[in-house]
This record gives sequence, C-alpha cells and structure tokens, in this order.
Amino acid sequence: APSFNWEDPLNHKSLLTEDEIAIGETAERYCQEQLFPRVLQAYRDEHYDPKILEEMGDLGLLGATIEGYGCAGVSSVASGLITRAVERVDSGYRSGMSVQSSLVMGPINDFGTAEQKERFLPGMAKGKIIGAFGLTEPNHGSDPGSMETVARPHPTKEGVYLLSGSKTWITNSPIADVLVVWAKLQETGKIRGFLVERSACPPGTLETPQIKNKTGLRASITGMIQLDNCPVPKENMFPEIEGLKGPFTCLNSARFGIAFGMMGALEDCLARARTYALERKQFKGNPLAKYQLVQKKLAEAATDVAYGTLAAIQVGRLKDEGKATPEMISMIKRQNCDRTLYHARTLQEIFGGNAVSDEYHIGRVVANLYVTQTYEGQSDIHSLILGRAITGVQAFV
Ligand code: TGC
Ligand code: FAD
Repeated sequence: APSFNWEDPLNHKSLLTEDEIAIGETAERYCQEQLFPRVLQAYRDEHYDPKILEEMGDLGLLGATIEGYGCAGVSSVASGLITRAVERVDSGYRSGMSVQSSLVMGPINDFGTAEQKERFLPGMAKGKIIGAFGLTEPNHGSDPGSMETVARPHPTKEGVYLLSGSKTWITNSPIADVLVVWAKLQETGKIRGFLVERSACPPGTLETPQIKNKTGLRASITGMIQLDNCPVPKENMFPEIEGLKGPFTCLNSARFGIAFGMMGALEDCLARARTYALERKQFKGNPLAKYQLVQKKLAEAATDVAYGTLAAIQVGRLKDEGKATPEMISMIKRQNCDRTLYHARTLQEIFGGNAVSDEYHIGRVVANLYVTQTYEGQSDIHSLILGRAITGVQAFV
C-alpha cells in the first residue's frame, strides 16, 4: 500500500524523468556538501565568493537549459530542481546563479548575435565570466518602462553609443565582467539591451559600487551600475529585440526559477521546524510536536510545498512545450514567494528565542524571503498583472 511521505506529500517525484531526478540529486549533493558549510560565515560577513559560480559551472548548473556552448541543455523542470537545491541553502546563492543563467546567458542566447554567443556563453557556462542584469533604477523599480538611462550616438565615432544613467540594486554588479544594461536609444526612445564589458570601459565611465549593510540576501553581492558617457560599440547591442519585451522575456525564466527555488527554502524551514518540534520539550516533558497548534503550522507549510511544487512542475512542462504564458509565471512567482514567506515566519515561532540565533538558520531565511517577494516584480505587481489578465483593465497607472 502507498505510504504518505511528508517530504513529498503529493509524490511530485513521480512526474520527473530519471535524468531530472539525477540532475536534482547532483545539485542537492553539491549544495549540501559544498555550499551549506560556508553560508553562515558568508552571511555574517556579507561576503559572496565568485568561486561559487566556477564550482557551479564545473557541475553544468549554469545556463543549464541552453543547448550548446558548453551548457547542459536540460529541461526547465530540471533547471527548477537546480534552483530548488541552491535555494534550500540560501536565496542569495540562488540569486547569483539566476542572474548568471536566466538574466545574462538567457538574453545572450535568445537575442544575441552568433558572435556575441561565441564570445560570452562558453566562459559564462564555466563561471569564468560573471554577468549582471541592470534594469532597476533609483527612480524606477516596479515601472522600468520609465527608465532614464540613455544611449546616445557617439558624436565622432561611427557605430559607438555613449551610455549614461544609473541602475541600482543590481545582483553581482560589483564583480561582473559583463553587464546587460537596458537603456533607451536617444534616436527612437525605445529600450535596447547592451552588453557592457568592464574591461573595455575607459576609466571613470563605469562604476559599480557595492551596496553594503543589507538586512537580507547578505550572502549575495549587490551594487549599482553608474554609467557616465560609457562607450559601447554597436556590436555589443542585441540586434533586434526592442522595448520592454527584451528584459521581460529574460524575467519569465528568472521568475520561474524563483517560484521553483522557493520550494527549497520552504522545505528547509519545514524540515528544521519539524526536527526542532520533536526535540524541544515544554510542559510535562511533551515535545512541541505533540501540540495541535504546532502541528497545524507544519501541516499548512507541507501543503503549500506540495501545491507549489506541482504548480512549478506544470508551468515548467508548459514552458518547454511553448505553452506557458507570462501570467502563469506571475501566478506561481507570486504564490510561491508569498506562501513561503508566510510559512517561514510562522515556522520561525516554533523555535522560540532560539530563532534569534543564526545557528538555527530560519531567521536568515525569513530575511532573505522578504527580498525574493520584492524582486523580479513585487507580489502586488504580480497581483496587478493577474488582475489585468482577468478583467482586461490595467490598474498600474
Ligand atoms: P506592458 O504594457 O505590460 O508591457 C510592455 C511590453 O512588454 C511585453 N511584456 C512581456 N513580454 C514577455 N514577457 C513578459 N512577462 C512581459 N510582460 C510584458 C508586453 O507584451 C509589451 O510588449 P509590446 O510589444 O506590446 O510593447 O508594460 P508596463 O510598462 O505596463 O509594465 C507593467 C509591469 C508591472 C507589468 C512591469 O513593468 C513589471 O513587471 N514590473 C516589475 C519590474 C520587475 O520585475 N523588475 C525586475 C528587475 S530584475 C530583478 O529584480 C532581478 S533580481 C535577480 C536575482 O537576484 O535573483
Ligand atoms: P517600488 O517600485 O518603489 O515599489 C515599492 C512598493 O510599492 C512595492 O510594494 C510595490 O509593489 C508597490 N507599488 C509600486 N507601484 C504600484 C502600483 N502601481 N500599485 C500598487 N502597488 C505599487 N533589479 C535589477 O534590475 N537587477 C538585479 O539584479 C536586481 N537584484 C536585486 C537584488 C536585491 C537584493 C534587491 C532588494 C533588489 C534587486 N533588484 C534588481 C531590484 C528589484 O527588482 C526592485 O527592488 C523591485 O522591482 C521593486 O522596485 P522598487 O524597489 O523600486 O520598489
């Protein structure tokens, strides 16, 4: 007779291929053996070791859905299992990987010229070239269409643009070798994507100061991108993609990765809270796990892990069949981030005062989850995307 497995209540594993299971297990092993032992110190020190990307590259975890260029060419579900494994350790590590894979390698693969792909993708797949994605600006976050960063034709050099403007809250920017910068062409007012190579920028035209003293995502490095008449050759512009469709197409993949990744974070909180509840005794030697209010917290979290995982797998399958819509991705990004943040905060209560010690991990996870709910479209923005799709009326402006 089938038995209930609290770690996979609705048996999502039965929906995975053997390859996907093997990829997920490889990622889990690396994350638990190599990443987890470093995360506490990295978080305390607000330090991100760029070697992590090389390690992930060696395992084929970067740009994993891309075919060729040294990438693994796996399914979207397999890539989701990778983000889930990484996010089980820390959302900041998943962020560094998502930006590299979905937000930089993704658009180069989707929109780049053959030359751009050859130049960047093999090195990025190995984690030897690090990428960043600059969309958000100090005055335009949820509304990137109003961006002020501009690309003007160079007054004397044919085929060169001068980029000016600033981007903020940019994952990996202080350590990036190549930065995808979205800017409006002065000639047309249309948004275009540029590959800004740090090594090619004259002094003073590109600065990427780190944003320090963050209250979440401290194991990831975040910064600004400040461009002051930074010359970028036309060969470094994505040739055809124009308008918000460019950055948003990359965001569809990254948001899918977050939705799947959230399940790793929530599974980790659930497993830790369960173990703690079984070990900690209060009132006549009873474990906390005996109390109904505690059991309800665990039951609700396990339910949302099961539902959220099934939804992510379904959207991943549709994505590979070319049948996923942006609204489906908004739905799972919003729901999985919101439910994971809610449950992490609730499960944290089971640890009582000990939750305040970082050795118990859950406090770090809760702080990270504020960020995952905020970036790549804050949850209320995804509500409005869904509201627009349901009613036909947009409520942004
Ligand atoms: P709207 O009129 O809705 O759309 C403008 C054009 O874009 C197209 N489009 C999409 N295309 C593909 N995929 C999507 N998801 C798309 N969403 C929109 C749309 O079809 C249209 O094309 P066209 O040809 O008709 O021009 O534009 P709007 O200005 O009204 O947008 C509103 C809104 C709220 C949907 C949008 O601005 C939004 O999503 N805001 C949230 C901003 C955001 O997500 N920023 C993310 C920054 S990157 C980041 O956070 C990385 S963190 C990484 C990490 O560390 O893990
Ligand atoms: P705002 O747009 O000012 O929004 C503030 C609040 O108002 C939100 O709750 C929002 O939902 C709400 N709001 C806004 N407009 C409306 C409306 N019309 N109706 C109802 N509510 C509304 N960006 C990048 O480009 N690249 C990166 O790599 C990147 N990494 C990040 C890493 C970290 C650690 C963080 C914190 C952010 C990162 N971001 C990145 C930026 C992130 O995408 C933005 O913070 C996010 O899009 C929200 O923009 P904002 O912070 O300007 O908030």
